Amino acid sequence: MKRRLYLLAVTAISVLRPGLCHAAASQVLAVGLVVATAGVHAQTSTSAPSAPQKAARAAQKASLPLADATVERVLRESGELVLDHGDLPNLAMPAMTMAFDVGNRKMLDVVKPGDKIRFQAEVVKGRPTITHLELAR
Ligand SMILES: [Cu+2]
Repeated sequence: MKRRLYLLAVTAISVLRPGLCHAAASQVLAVGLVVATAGVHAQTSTSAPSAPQKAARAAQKASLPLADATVERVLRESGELVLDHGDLPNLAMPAMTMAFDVGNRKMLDVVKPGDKIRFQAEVVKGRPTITHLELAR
């Protein structure tokens, strides 16, 4: 795929060369390469995350400390949990009561108001989201 597009660009240059200055020829080549590169990118972005990407994400998750919270409300319709939470250094938040999205709707089933939990939260799509939750014992 990439090779074919590259050859296409080179062919275009040789066909057009008689009338072309050097700069225009480079432009044709550049366009050909951009198209070829875009094709490669489209291919990689549709595939599953690579092993190094997964490892990096796992490492990031592992380094997040668990924060303490008490469940105030379970909002099933909006898929949120209202938590009275302790400090969240990774979100630069002091202790407060607020609603979080849940990374997994099953989280709404395992807690009820009054439960003490330990959790991790990250900003996902611009919203504070619980990415890990466990009952405190
Ligand atoms: Cu908060």
